Order: sequence, then C-alpha cells, then structure tokens
Amino acid sequence: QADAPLVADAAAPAATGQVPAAAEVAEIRDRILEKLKHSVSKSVGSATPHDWFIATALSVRDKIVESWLTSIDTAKKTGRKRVYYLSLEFLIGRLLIDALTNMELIDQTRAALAELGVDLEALREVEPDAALGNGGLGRLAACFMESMATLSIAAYGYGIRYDHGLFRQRIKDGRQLEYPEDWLSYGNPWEFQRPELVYGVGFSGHIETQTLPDGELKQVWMPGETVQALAYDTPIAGWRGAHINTLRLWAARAADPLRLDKFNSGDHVGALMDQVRAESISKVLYPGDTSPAGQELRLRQEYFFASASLQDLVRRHMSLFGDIKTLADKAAIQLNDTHPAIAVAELMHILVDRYDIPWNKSWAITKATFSYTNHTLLPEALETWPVPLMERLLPRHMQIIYLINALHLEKVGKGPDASGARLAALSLIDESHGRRVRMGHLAFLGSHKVNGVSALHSDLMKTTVFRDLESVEPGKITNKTNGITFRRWLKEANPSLTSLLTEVVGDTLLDDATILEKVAPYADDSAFTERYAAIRRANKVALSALVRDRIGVKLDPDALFDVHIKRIHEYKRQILNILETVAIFEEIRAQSFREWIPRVKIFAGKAAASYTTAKLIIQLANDVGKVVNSDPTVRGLLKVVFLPNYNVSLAERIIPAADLSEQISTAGMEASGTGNMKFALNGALTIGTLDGANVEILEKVGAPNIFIFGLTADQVEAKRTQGISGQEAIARSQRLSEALESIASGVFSPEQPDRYRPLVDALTYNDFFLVTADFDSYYNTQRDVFKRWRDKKSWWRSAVINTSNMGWFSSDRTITEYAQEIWNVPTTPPGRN
Ligand code: T68
Repeated sequence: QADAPLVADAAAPAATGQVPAAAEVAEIRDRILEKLKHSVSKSVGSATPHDWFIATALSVRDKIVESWLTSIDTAKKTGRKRVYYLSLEFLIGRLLIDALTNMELIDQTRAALAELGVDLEALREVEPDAALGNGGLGRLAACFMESMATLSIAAYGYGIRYDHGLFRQRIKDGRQLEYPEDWLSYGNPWEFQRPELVYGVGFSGHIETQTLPDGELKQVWMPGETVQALAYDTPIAGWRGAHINTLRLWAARAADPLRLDKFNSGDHVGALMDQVRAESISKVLYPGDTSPAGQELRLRQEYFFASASLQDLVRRHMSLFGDIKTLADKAAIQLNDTHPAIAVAELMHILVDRYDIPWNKSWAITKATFSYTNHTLLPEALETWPVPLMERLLPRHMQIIYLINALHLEKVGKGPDASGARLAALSLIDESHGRRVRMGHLAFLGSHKVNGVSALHSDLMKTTVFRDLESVEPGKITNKTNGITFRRWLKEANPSLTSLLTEVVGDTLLDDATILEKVAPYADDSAFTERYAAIRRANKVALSALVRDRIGVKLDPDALFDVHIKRIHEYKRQILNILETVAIFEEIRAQSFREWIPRVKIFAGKAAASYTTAKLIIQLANDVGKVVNSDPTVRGLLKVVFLPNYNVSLAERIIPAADLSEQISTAGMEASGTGNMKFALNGALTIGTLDGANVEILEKVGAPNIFIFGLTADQVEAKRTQGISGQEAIARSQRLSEALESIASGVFSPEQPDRYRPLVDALTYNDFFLVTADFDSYYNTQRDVFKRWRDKKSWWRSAVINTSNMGWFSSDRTITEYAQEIWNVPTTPPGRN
C-alpha cells in the first residue's frame, strides 16, 4: 500500500465541490507540512503516499484531540451517566475520510493537499481497513459508536485490539484462500497507547474460603495465571465534531514477558513461552460468523476483555463517585451479543468478593447495570461453554453462575407449571449433551432489558430461544431495529447523491435524517430524477473501473447491477441467486433473439475458513462467472463477477453503484440485516424475503417500490415440519431442475464434473434453507424486476421513494431509542452550535 501511485484513482467518488476559504486551506496545508516534517520525518520531495496519509491523519487528529479532551472533561464535571458498549468486534473500516467529514474539514483538506500536489482520494486508498469484526454485528458496533458521539452520549466502546483483523481473502482458481491481515504493520496514526492503564486479568488457580470476623464465609479466588491488559484509545468523532468518545481496545501482554532464568540457561524459546501464551489472546480475530467457537482461546478472549473493561469502568466510577452502590445510576453496560456475557459473573465477583456487597444487593446492581442485545437465533451460534472448561479457567465465576442459577430456579420452581422440562429449559446449565453454560441465559438473567434487532427478530425471540425466560420476566424483551450512520453510508460513500439531496432538503440532512421525507415529492420531478440517475451512472462507471482493475472483467455501466454482498452463508442463500443466474444463462443461450435486459450479477463476501459448504458456494459463483463471461452467445447480456476481499471500503464503492439489492435469506433467519438499509438509502431497489428489517423497509417504502417474494417465517416453520426434501419443488419446476442438472453435471466445472454434486444433493434431499421451495417465486420476481427496469421512469421514481423513506433507519434513531428506553441517558441532537 505504501507505494501506491499518488494520482487520483479513476474509480474514486467525486468531491462535494464546495470552495473552502483560502486562509483555512493555507493553515491546514502548513499543519500537514509540519506533521510531515516533525512527526513523519520526511521532506516533501521524499514523502510516499503513506507518509502523506500519516501527516494528514495526524493533522486532523490534533483537531479531534482538542474536542476529545473537552468532551472527557465535561462528562467528568457534570457527573453524567456513561454508556459502555462491550463488543468483541468493531468493524470500523478506514477513518481518514470519516474523521475529516465529521470534523467538517474535508473540502479544506482536499484543497490544501492539492496545493501540495497530493490527491486526497489517493491517500484514502492507502489507509488499511480496521477490520476488527466479521460482519453485521461488528459493523453495527462501529455505526453505534459514531451515532453515540453524534448524539453527545458519554460513551466508551470496549473491545480487543487484535494484531490481525478479519483474514484477507484471495480467490485462486475460483477458490477462497485466507491470508493473515496486517493492519498495524505500517503503524496506526489514530490510536494512543496508555501505558499507565494496565490491568491484571486472572485465569485458573483455586478458591480459598476465609472466615470473616463476623463469622461469614468469604470466597477468595487465587488465579494461577495473570495476563496484563494494555489500553489503546481511539477517538471517535461525532458529526460536526461536537462530541468525541473513546474506543478503548485491550492488548494482551504477559505480566513477566521474559523468563531471564530460562534465557540465561540457554532456553531462548522457553524463556518467551509465557509471553507467547499471553499475547495469543489478542493475536487474531475469531473468524467465525455464526459457527460455534468451541475452543479455549475464545473464552480466554471473552473473559480477558470483559474483566479489563469492568476493572476500568469500576475504577472510573469509584474515582468519580466513590460509592460502588451507585454504579447502575452512573453506568449502563450494553452487551453486544453473548460474547461479553461473562461480564455478568465478573461484576458479581467484583461486587461480592471485592466490595463485600451482599449477594442480593449485588445482583440488583448487576441487573440494573447490564442490558443485552441478541443478534441471532441460529441454534449453532448460541454460545455455550462446557462446565469443565469454565471450572478450570474461571473457577470462581463458575461458582457464581451456579449460585445465580440455584436462586433463579428456586424462584421459578415454585410456580404451578414448574415441570422438569420447564426447569431444564430455564436453567443456566444445558444438560442435554454434557453440562454446558448457556451464555444467552446468563446475559438474559443479568440484564434489565434484552433486545432483538428488528421487529420480526424480537418477536421470534419471544416465541423461540427465550420463550421460557420471557414467561418468567414478561416485558423484558424489547425491540431496537438496527440503523446505519448516514455520515459514512451516504455522505462519505456517495458525496454526489448527498449534494443533490441537500440541495432539496437543506444541509441539516445529516443532523436529522427524517427530513429525507422532503425528497419524496421529487420522485415525480423528471429534472430531479434525471440528475439522480446520472449520479448512479457515474458511480457505476467508477465501480466498473474498479472491477476491471481488480479482476479484469469489463462491465457495461448501463446494465442492471444486481448486487449480493455479505458473508457467505447457506441461510443468506447466495445459491438461490446463482441458480437464477444459471437459469437465465441457459435461456439466453437457447433464445438469444429475445430482448434480454443486460445484467451484471455482483457477488462479494467471505466464508468462515472452516465452513466447507460456504467455500464451495464461492467457488461455484466464480466458476459460473468464468463460463458465462466467456460464452459468445451471451454477448455480454449477462456478466457474473465475484469481487475478492469484501470489506467496509469495498462496500462503500459497490453500494452507491447498485441498482438491485439482494436480501434473500430464508425468512426467520436474518436477524435484521443492515446492508439492506445502506442499499435502499442509496437508491437501490430491494429484492427480498419478509425477513429481518426487510419487513420494516417494506412498511416504509410501500409494496410497489420493493420486490418481495417467497415463504414467510411462519410458512418456513410450517414447511419444515412437513419435511425439507427439495424433490417435489424440483419436479414442479423445469427451470430449477435444469439449472440444478447443469451444475451437477459439470457444465461449470468441466475439469471436475462432480465438484458441485454435494451442493445439488443437499438441495435435493435436505434443503433446510428452502432454496428450492422459494426458487420459482424468486425467479418470477426477478422477471418483475426486468419489467420495471424497462420502464426507467418508474424505476427511478421507486429509487427516489426508497431514498426518501430511509430516514428512520439512521442509527441516530436507533441510539436515541437505546438511550431513552434502555440506558436512561440524555441525548443532544447534533447541529451547528
Ligand atoms: C448479524 N450477526 C446478523 N454475527 O446476522 C444480522 N456471530 O442479521 C444483523 O443485522 C447484524 O448482526 C447486526 O445486528 C452477526 O454479524 C456475527 O458476526 C458473529 C460473530 C461471532 C460469532 C457469532
């Protein structure tokens, strides 16, 4: 990256076109030059693009730091309640453009760099993505951090500073290969190490029982191993820079990094053993999307960051307020899924063992402090830990969990309907196949509110995974439909569209997204829709250049860009999309005389390294692309591209260029989705099932402006009880059976004809995700898409209506709801102060 060319990337988005004041530009230019000289130690003549990136980042960082210190001071002085967002994942992406945008310095900085002969868009490409997350859950945490700062909530994000984020994906011969990602190799200009902030995190050891003077017994945990947690802080600037919060990430270090005795005796490797073992905790992001972790390192990561974060926030609370009993009044801790759920037991450990607060009082404080967000109902993704592992790694926490469970079961065991089966379902311990601790149950019991991430998902929580717990504490489950930050997903990703929109609604659009409604009347204004369409076309030209650069495929920017980008998973049904692609491919070949709509199918996404089926789906997409793109009868009417290494930055380039957004999960399985919102905001029409937040998008945009197909969640459930063989659906649909046959027989894998036999067999005999059941409905709905695309006026009308109705999906709305209904903290809307 460091030696990337210093010229503008042809595919980069255009500037917003405002003319900044000359004096301000000169000042910024001088500050960048100063950083280049004194912090990077380079001259203008010898500076690489990376040097310029660092100098620019440091210059805006100075501005951020000034407001940051003020924000921290103000929160201290006013004694405000803090929000702590605990998440094992923060999928941030790049920060330069984000920081410049939110500090309102982008045009000035672009101009200042231009005076120095440097192109800001080229610098943008030099920055590595901070990819400390797998997908939606991690990206949501990043959007929430930005919105909490924008709304001036005094918040901290707590997570792990992984040396290596999500793996880099390369495609070789159509197959995914995973390479380590190395975002820190050139240094990270955004973070501040805090050497004075070090906490010891204990593991293993034993428990001693002491007798207190009053005769009470006290449990004292004597850890057998201690790892140190080091703090690294990154400032997160809210919109217009009014408030800056801290993302505090923990790195693991050995308490005793070098065993000198061993080293001196010649055992040079053994001398470093403790260090290697300790540092492995923050070495690499767990690459599972929804598969169970199943290994000790994952639990060590979870406890490591939960413990360090709680020690840190308790220390802050005590130094500010001096009374641990007021914790819940001054701190709200949000658990982002169950990954930090061990924090519930850790806080009990702190309150009971360290502060000698009686059990019941401690439990009341814990419940009032915590709340928990669930992101999935997939059974294989619900975390449980084997009791023997917990006993060995966290003996005192296991004791605490047993006690929480005993008191809980004692309470619920008194009711008239307290059958054995019901108690088994309510228990924190799953006894069905070896004893395991249910982390979802622990998070649920230890919280005062539990939320799902879309209306449908929250409803399903009440009837499936948490049905029994909900009956014990009715009303605890609430819904907080996800949202996205418009600063990144509108203004930074699509500056030209943002300019057009602010022209009609005013420049407070990013302060208050609901004013997007004012765009609706322009859906019928042809002068407006023409400009809107021209912006899309320019974005498609830019994306086409990127595709050509990266994979050498030439695209027609006037074709319909049909986009499916997200993690590769069977429930997300990329294979349904591929089947429709194959069906149309066969039809174009057979009836090439018909008037086909030129279309590009764009795929991108990573598969968990251990997820064989998902990797085979990637290979199939690539193999289909290879055959389709080179078939002479297709004549470019259909192209299939798989863009490697999907990440936040690539999403920022693809989404503004999409015409159609694929949101086609099996109904009931996608908790919310957030890509769906990003696409609709940027004016792509959605083809989707009634799943997750698609349901709410339908409500907002209206049925004529979205393409809904397929079984509903209820129908999926009913269908599964009847059996999941695909044979009947395949027999009913000639198109489907032909598409499956061509895949199974090796049309797309002539060098290995049976390569896709396992995929086709699964769909035929064991179609859990109901791909075959939904195929015809999907195929027909794609033909509705074609019909609509032919009527461009109607298409653009729908696109504008989509954009104008997305205001509600701003993460500012979501965070305001969390603040009011879960955290009980005030929010201050942004705006020019
Ligand atoms: C996603 N979950 C949901 N999980 O799938 C998506 N899982 O519908 C939703 O919009 C999003 O969360 C935000 O709420 C995930 O992304 C993971 O990434 C994950 C990571 C580790 C273990 C399990």
